This record gives sequence, structure tokens and C-alpha cells, in this order.
Amino acid sequence: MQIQWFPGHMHKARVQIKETLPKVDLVIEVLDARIPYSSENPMLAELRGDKPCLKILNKADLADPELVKVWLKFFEQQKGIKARPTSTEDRGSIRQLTPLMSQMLPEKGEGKTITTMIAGIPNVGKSTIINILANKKVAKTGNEPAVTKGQQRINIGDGVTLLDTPGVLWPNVENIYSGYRLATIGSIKETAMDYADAAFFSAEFMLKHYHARLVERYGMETVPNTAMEFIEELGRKRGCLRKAGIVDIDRASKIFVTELRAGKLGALTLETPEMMVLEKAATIERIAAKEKEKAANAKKRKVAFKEKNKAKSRKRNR
Ligand SMILES: Nc1nc2c(ncn2[C@@H]2O[C@H](COP(=O)(O)OP(=O)(O)OP(=O)(O)O)[C@@H](O)[C@H]2O)c(=O)[nH]1
Ligand SMILES: [Mg+2]
Repeated sequence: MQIQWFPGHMHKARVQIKETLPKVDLVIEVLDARIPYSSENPMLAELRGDKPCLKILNKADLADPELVKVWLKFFEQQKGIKARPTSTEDRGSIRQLTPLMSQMLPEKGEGKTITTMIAGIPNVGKSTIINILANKKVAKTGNEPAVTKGQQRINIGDGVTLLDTPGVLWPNVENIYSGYRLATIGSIKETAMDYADAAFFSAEFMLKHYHARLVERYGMETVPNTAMEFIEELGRKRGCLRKAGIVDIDRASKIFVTELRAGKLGALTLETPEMMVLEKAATIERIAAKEKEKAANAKKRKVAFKEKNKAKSRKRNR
């Protein structure tokens, strides 16, 4: 899994999706139920337009059941979208998707074929879902990027055909907080992330939403007030100490993130629809400010260039 996204990759994926979309009646977008917003692909919504979409909150076994409900409700309020939780722990939850696709397209009627495609960011479980739907191993699964070559048509029953496109998309990394959450669940290459950043960010969220689990897991006497206090206490409890009893923050952070990923802190979700709305607005503002700064710098450079040329011609005319 864990592909690094470069402009060339992104362009190629955009072209593939653009070419495939007109051939499909319905788009299946696989999300990670622990981070339904951060695991969305920002381009898919834009290219999909009004095409019906089935959002799958996969790995629901690892997510907070209450927050999964909140997210499902949130997505279903949007036009043309159905949302369902799925998990390999409950294969029935995946098999139920096929009849649901037929229900979503009643105009197709009896005997007609529905064509669909599955897209999503790396490691959300696309190949696993394709194999369960097809009831045979047609896609390679595991911690490897999807190496789908060419386009296969897979009949998954109930008149539904799956276009096996290389539907691997990039995550929502424009928002820095999404980056921390993607890093926390393991969707960002280890060499491209910092455990301490991910740990502090997630610890802060957990202190707000799941503080009892932190206290219990690490045998803390009281609830820490800040992420720093928590990481330091975890470090002391787990013997992550440098000389003179100073806590090794990096080691303590890595322990926390690794245990969180492995589900040792229980099933949890790291974001809510309210957070998403606020963060989206903040991201738009940040991008706009950056653009403004870029434009101002370009203007400054232009003025400086003109001044330089003027000075040159004055010198020449002297
Ligand atoms: N706990 C849990 N693990 C899952 C679930 N679905 C998939 N996985 C695991 O997640 C990992 C990635 O699954 P894949 O099906 O290979 O994911 P993918 O989206 O095809 O990944 P890429 O091909 O890299 O884009 C595998 O180790 C799966 O076993 C699930 O519902 N719950
Ligand atoms: Mg795959």
C-alpha cells in the first residue's frame, strides 16, 4: 500500500476516472470508517457530478459504532448518496451491497446490467471487497498497491458488473489535520510522517473523546490535561527514558500510535462531521491566503524587475 502521490500519478488517476465514469451507472467509494472525511478523495466528488454513489465505510470493526452511525446519516443527507458500514469481520455486510446497488437504480429494471466501479485511497480494503463481492480471488489484497493492469469486467451477480479499474486515489491531504489522522491509522508512508506529530494530534482528540481508555490502557492515576502530559506519562510508564529521566518523546509517540493502529485502545473514530465542516472552511482560508501571498510576491518580483530595467536604461542613457 502506501503510495506516494506525485502530480503525474494524480493526473493519470484523474484521466482514468474521467474515462471510466461515463461507462458506469454507479460509483462505489471505499472509505476508512475511522476517518471517513480524511480518506475521501477530493477529486472524485467533483468528477462524479450527479452520478449515484455508494459510500462504503469499511473496517467498521475498528471504528466507533456510534460515530459510524453519525457519519452514515451525514452522508445519506446528500443527494444521490447511500452509505453503508462494512467489515471483513461481517462478510454479510459486504454481500448485501449487490442487491442495494440494484435498489439504487430502479430505472434499470429487471434483466438489465448495472455497471459500477470501486475507487478509494490505498489500503482501505478495495481489493478485499471486490473479492468478497465476486466470491473469488480476482484482486490482489494485502499491504501492496493495487497492480491492476488493463480493465476487467467482473460479474458479481444480481445483474451487477464491476469494472475493475485501477481506482487507487490520493487522500485528502490538503488539510494538515487530515494528514495527521491518515498518518495515525497508517495510510502515510513511514518515511513521510512524524510519529510525534501524529501522536500529539491523536492524543489531543482522544483526551477529548476517549480519555477513559487512555487512563485505563496506560494505568494512569488521573486524566492528563494535555497531549504533552499524556505522552510524557506514557513514556515514564513504558520506560522510554533518556539520561537524567527525560522522556524520549519519539519512542513514546511510536508506542502510542502503534497501539492505536493495532486496536489496543478499542474501536475508535478520529473525526466527526462537525470537525470536517470547520476544517474544510479553515483549509479553504489557508489556501486562499497562500494564493494571495503568492500573487503579492509575484507582483513584488515584477515591480523589482521593472525597477532594475529602468535603472539599467538610465545608466545606458547617461
Ligand atoms: N480490520 C479490518 N481489516 C481490513 C478490512 N478490510 C480490509 N482489511 C485489511 O486492510 C488491508 C488492505 O486491504 P486491501 O483490500 O488490500 O486494500 P486496497 O484498498 O485494495 O489497497 P491498495 O490495493 O493498496 O489500494 C489488508 O491487510 C486487509 O486484510 C476490514 O473490514 N477490517
Ligand atoms: Mg488493492
